[in-house]
Amino acid sequence: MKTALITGITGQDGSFLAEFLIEKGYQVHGTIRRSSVDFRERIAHLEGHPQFHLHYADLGDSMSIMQVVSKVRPDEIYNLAAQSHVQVSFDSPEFTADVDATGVLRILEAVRLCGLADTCRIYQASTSELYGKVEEVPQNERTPFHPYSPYAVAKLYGFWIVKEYREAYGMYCCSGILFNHESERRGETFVTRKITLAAARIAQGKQEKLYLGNLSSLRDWGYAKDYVECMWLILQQPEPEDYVIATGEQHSVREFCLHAFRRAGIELEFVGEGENEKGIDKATGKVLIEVSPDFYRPTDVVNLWGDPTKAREQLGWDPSKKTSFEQLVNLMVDADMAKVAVERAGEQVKMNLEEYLEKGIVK
Ligand code: NAP
Ligand code: G4F
Repeated sequence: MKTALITGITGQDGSFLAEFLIEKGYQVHGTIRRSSVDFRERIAHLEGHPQFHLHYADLGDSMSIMQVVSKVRPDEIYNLAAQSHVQVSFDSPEFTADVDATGVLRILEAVRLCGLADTCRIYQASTSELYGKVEEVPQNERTPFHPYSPYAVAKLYGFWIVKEYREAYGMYCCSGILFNHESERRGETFVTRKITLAAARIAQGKQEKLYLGNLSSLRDWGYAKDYVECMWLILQQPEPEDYVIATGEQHSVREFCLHAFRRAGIELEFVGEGENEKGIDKATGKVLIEVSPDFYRPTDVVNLWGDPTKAREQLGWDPSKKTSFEQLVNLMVDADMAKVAVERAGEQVKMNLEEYLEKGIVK
């Protein structure tokens, strides 16, 4: 039975990867951070499982990383922990650099100092944001990097330090250059989830309008549950190498909105341009989507499109047999429609209870 350590296990990818590895028979250890509120929603269903173990550690704290690595002595580490929001990295650039750049170094050094350099394989969660102000479309493993945010610059350090440790110390460590991957567990401030949640709320009368930034931005969106399999496959290869993981298809934010609202029962049309562009409900003429410059970034990555040929040929991972763009949008909207319906039912129960208490029907 192999032992894996996942940093960032409470995140979208960490939760799917933990499920995947448990299914494969691994002992799964994950790092969590102390917080005054509980952010373990995505992994709550795994707590208490005999193959699932949690430890406190922070990527900004070398000693905590040393402690967990020396205690767990993993066969595989999946370093998924990061300040992962690109827009937030403009507001917190130093924190982002500490976690997303130096944090990777801390993991590599902990493995070396614990004497695990020859036995422990390391996966680094790298990103298509490295291509940034893109120099080629579509992007593959040979495309030059041009990071275009503090997040991407930090992740570029992570990519190069992993390569350096591979070459300098012969360690099995590699980066998955993953393009955007989404799911019903995606954080609510990333654009896809923001749209699916808003579509569900608007369709059920719980929200009036959705404000977005750049509607023309293009992304290669896949399903997170499909992508965690690649993280594992990357660590099972005879030689450590870096891989692009993507669907090979590109869509705009605007297109994502059209599909999501249609799934929620609203047919949209977009009129106007730039900051004046609006998404209008064709049936009622109501404006449901507006552009707000608050969501513009000082530098925005607008043309991501991955070429997954190497992953297809070497890992045997075929995106055409995985979740399609339409299926992804549908499953996200369906999950949010259900979530909003449950919230509404809860509100109704609360209102009824308050009314009954007031009238003295219940005490
Ligand atoms: P996510 O949902 O934001 O999860 C990030 C995880 O990192 C959370 O568990 C978070 O813990 C943890 N974390 C943040 N700061 C930390 C710190 N200082 N010490 C320890 N843990 C910390 O991100 P995701 O979408 O699952 O992405 C996983 C990884 O893949 C990230 O490294 C991201 O940059 C990278 N990536 C993601 C995509 C994508 O499209 N999703 C694409 C390419 C690369 P808390 O819950 O305590 O905040
Ligand atoms: O959903 P996003 O915030 O994701 P972004 O910036 O592509 O980053 C995600 O994917 C990366 C992989 O390429 C990961 F490395 C990273 O950790 C993260 O998971 O924004 C996507 C696009 C951007 O161009 C943004 O400007 O959508 C545009 N957008 C338009 N309106 C918006 C909004 N993004 C957000 N978050 N919110 C908006 O209202």
